[in-house]
Amino acid sequence: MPSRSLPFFAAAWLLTASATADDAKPAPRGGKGSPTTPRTEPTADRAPVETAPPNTGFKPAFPGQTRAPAVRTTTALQVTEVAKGLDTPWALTFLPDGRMLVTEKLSGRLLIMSPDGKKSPAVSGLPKVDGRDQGGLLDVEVTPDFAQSNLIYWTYYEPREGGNGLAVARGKLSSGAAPSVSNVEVVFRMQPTLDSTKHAGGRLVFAPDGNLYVTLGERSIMQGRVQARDLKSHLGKIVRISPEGKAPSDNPFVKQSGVKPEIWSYGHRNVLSAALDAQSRLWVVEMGPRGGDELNLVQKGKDYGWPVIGYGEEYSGGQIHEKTQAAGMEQPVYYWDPVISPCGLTIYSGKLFPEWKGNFFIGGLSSKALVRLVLDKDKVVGEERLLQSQKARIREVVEGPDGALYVLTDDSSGKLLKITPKKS
Ligand SMILES: [Ca+2]
Repeated sequence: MPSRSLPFFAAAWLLTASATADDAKPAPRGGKGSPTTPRTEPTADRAPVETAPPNTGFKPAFPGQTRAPAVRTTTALQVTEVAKGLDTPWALTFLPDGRMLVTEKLSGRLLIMSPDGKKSPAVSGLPKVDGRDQGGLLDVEVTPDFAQSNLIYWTYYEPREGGNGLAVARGKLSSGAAPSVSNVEVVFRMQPTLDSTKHAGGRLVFAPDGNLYVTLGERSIMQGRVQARDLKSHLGKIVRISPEGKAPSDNPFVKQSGVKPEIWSYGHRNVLSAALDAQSRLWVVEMGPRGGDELNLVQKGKDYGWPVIGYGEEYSGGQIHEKTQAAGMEQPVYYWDPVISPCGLTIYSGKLFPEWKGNFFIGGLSSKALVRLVLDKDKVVGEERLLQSQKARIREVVEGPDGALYVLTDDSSGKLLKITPKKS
């Protein structure tokens, strides 16, 4: 089963402009620029799902890079509420025995949940988090050898002198009546420390070789944004580390002096969605500014362009990019304007829904939808928005061992929803 378990303006003005939370993106503004021209003549049910005008006048680099034709799931869906009353849940992963680990972002609590939604007391032994704003306890993953090691890994905003930074910790889980983690060790610390409560990334994906991908954001403030392309900084990068937090010898920049050896790819804004496909290739969905959320296929050593190229603009309407393409910088496979505000990604196995095999499912915060993408030869050929009747911000989507999709809603009283085929 493929698994997740994968021109600058005046500085003061920019600091204000970039301080708007992605998690609370304003409603799309219409009117500026002309709507993207669909490449194929849309028929009644093949028009793009997005009907709002784009924020920018940018044109796609190739046909189908945005506003793919709508597709519709034919299987009737059953949406079951497994649990409610979760305090801003962020991530979910399965233990081998079928129970789930769920993180609560702001409180920093890690819970163990039974398949019927019964919650454990908070797991004790986790270090303190900086839970302000976009910070807190974020992702959690179970190691590939959990059955032997009982090791879990998690990410969080680590309070530090001078601000905070993303940290990756691991510990041995005891999952009895009073659950705890022991032998806790921070294996990776994003550097430099900055005083920001935003854009630290935080997704973890284990590769089959045991190494770990970690997504790291650019902190939103200008001091961080300009580091997204600086190889001496971890900000705006995806790193690849060993289970002990070391840079593997086949990392792309490991032999260059003065650079961070953990870097796998760079020029990212804020990635909260990452997963491996059936070929173990790493896909991510990036939070863009206003306009410009991106689907990227991440390749070793490549430059994903932020903030030089992109398809969005500042929340204020100010210009970020003079252009959308540049030599040596990767184009997104797909982009959204207006944005969906992506968090969580699962590439579906086909186990319970054969028609969804290989499809991408993305949590949508501001879009209040579970976004489904159909790809063919690494191009997006269809888009659907599911769960819109829930009117909920979708934070996380994971395929369970049973083939059901498990979805967390982003709320101070968040829910765990399970999607299965409706029984006839
Ligand atoms: Ca990009």
